[in-house]
Amino acid sequence: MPGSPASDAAADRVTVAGTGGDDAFAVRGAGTTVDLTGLPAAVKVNRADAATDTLAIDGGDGADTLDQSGLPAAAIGLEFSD
Ligand SMILES: [Ca+2]
Ligand SMILES: [Ca+2]
Repeated sequence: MPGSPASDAAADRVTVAGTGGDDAFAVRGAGTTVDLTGLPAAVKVNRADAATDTLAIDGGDGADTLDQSGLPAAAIGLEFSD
């Protein structure tokens, strides 16, 4: 339902690609909102649902790191490849 504040129950996958250099990503969540920083453009996922949704981060070349200490375990599925 458009505009519904609840999860849409669909499996959403958000893929983010890093740069060719060293990237220091940080992901944090509050409620059903997940924010990813560390890129020139910040990424925000609204209405994240850990049961169905995945945030996939591909660091690309370089020594890439991910700080997920600010992300509640139940916020969203998370995949990270350095
Ligand atoms: Ca990188
Ligand atoms: Ca890398």
